[in-house]
Formats: sequence, structure tokens, C-alpha cells
Amino acid sequence: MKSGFCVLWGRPNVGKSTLLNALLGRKHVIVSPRPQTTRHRITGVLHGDEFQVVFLDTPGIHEPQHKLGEALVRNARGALEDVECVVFVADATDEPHDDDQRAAGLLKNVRVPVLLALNKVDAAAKLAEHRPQFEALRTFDGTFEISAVRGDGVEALKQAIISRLPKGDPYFPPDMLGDRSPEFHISELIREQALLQLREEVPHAIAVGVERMEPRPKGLLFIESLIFVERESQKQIVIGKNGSRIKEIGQKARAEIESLMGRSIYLELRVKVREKWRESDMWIRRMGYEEG
Ligand SMILES: Nc1nc2c(ncn2[C@@H]2O[C@H](COP(=O)(O)OP(=O)(O)O)[C@@H](O)[C@H]2O)c(=O)[nH]1
Ligand SMILES: [Mg+2]
Repeated sequence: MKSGFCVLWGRPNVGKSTLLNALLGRKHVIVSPRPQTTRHRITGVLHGDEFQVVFLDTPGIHEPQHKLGEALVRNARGALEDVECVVFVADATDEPHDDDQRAAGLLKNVRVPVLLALNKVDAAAKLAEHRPQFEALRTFDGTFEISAVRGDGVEALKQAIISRLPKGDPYFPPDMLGDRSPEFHISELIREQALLQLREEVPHAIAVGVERMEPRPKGLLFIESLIFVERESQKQIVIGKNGSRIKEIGQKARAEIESLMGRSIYLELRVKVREKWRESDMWIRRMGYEEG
């Protein structure tokens, strides 16, 4: 039996969360075209007959613009402790950014194997040109060209990760898929719809909390959730004309939550203003974004 922890590392928006879902073969974490979609360190467990990989998805490494950003980078850095393998995920459609350098720099003292996953090869016209540029960022224990959305190359990467893990007993029981509560995944699915359906800066100002979950007759699950924004104007945008936007967010999120929970959901969404919460240590903590 082989077992160990493997962290997915890199700057925002390169496809770390998409890759985690591809490696696990199920939707475990949310994905959007926006940078900093992932705000926590999230564990996803891959069970096999002869292995167990505990993957850690992380917020992307970037230069923080506010206190929330600082907390996100701390959350990511905390994931480097006690791992057996690192997958450095890069976006092969472009040359390395400053944040790729930054992400590579933070791996300076890492002594475990670091694999390079060149992602988005389905859209990378200049792959041959970009590959050596990424390989020059540091010493890697292998380069893998992958498409996390299509699944190309993911199996080979998975086998390479498993081969690098030490012999050992599984860390988690076979029915444990992750380390987060249903409430966490539910609020993430709501935030995902907000990220997908809103424009400009509004999505980044959003946080979601599940306030209440109650079983109702006929197997229905009642969920009450709050969407927090930073300004009254953002609240109006989230609600939309005659409540059309929040209705749309709610309908799409409900479908996702129903497939996660395998039962019918009644979702009640409300929007609240928490002024400049991204600059407030107290609110960052209260909303669960401070994990060190
Ligand atoms: N074309 C293409 N897009 C991808 C691929 N993997 C991820 N993406 C897209 O890149 C964006 C960011 O993905 P996400 O997984 O949230 O990135 P993260 O911030 O690194 O976790 C999303 O719009 C994804 O659909 C891929 O293999 N090919
Ligand atoms: Mg992510």
C-alpha cells in the first residue's frame, strides 16, 4: 500500500481545481474563469486498492491586493507542510507570469518530488515554446502535458504521483472523500454560480454562508443561505431587476446542490452587506477564510 499527501500548487486560474476534480473523477471543488475562485485549502481523497492519495487544492499564489488575498496566500502556503509530492500546475497557453515565478520561489525549500503539469494543452498553440520556459522555473521530477477539462494526460500524471508516494497505511477510511462539511460544499456551489453569473469586481466581493439546514416532509431539505457583499450597490446587482439575478443564481445552485446531496432541496437565498469585509480580519476569520 502506498499513501501520502499531494498538493496542487500554482498561480490563480491555471486549472488546479479543475485538475483535482479530474484526478478524483467527480466534482469536489468549484471552478470558474475568475482568478481566486478557490479560497481554502481543500482536501480530496482518492482511494485505490493499493494506494491512497490525499490531494490538497489550494488558493493560487499571487501578490495580495487586500487582507483576504493575504489570508488566501497563507492558506496555500500552509499546504506545503508535510506533503509527499507537489504538482506545480501551469497554464501552457501563455508564457510564465510573475506569479508563476512567485509560486516556484515558494517551493525553494521543498525536498519532496515536484512534478510539472502543463495544463490547457487543448488550447496551447505555442506549447513547444512555453514548455522549456516553465521547465526553467526550477528542477522538476518530470513534466506532464495535460488537459484537465478534457482529461488528456491525467491518468499518466495520476500514476506518476502514486509512484512517488511512500509505502504506508491509508490516512482516511474508504468512505471519506474530503475534509469539509456539507455546508461548506453547499456554500461553495452557491458562490460558484455567483462567480459564473456576475461581472467585474462583484464576484470577488462575495462570500456565502449556510445559516440553516432542516429536513422537511417528503425528503425535502430546506437550506437557508446568506450571500455577503461589500456595498449596497453590489447587493442590488446580485439581486438584479425584480430579483431576477438572485433567482437565476438560486436555481442553478439548487440543481448543483441536489446532485451533490442526492435529494430535493428548497434553497432560500438572501443578500447582506458587510462593508469592506475583505479588509477586516474579524470578518475574514468569521467567514472561515483564515486557516493559517
Ligand atoms: N482550455 C482549458 N481550460 C481549462 C483547463 N483546465 C482549466 N481550465 C479553465 O481555466 C479556468 C480556471 O480553472 P480553475 O480550475 O478554477 O483554476 P485554479 O484557479 O487554478 O483552481 C476555468 O475557466 C477552467 O475551465 C484545460 O485543461 N483547458
Ligand atoms: Mg482553484
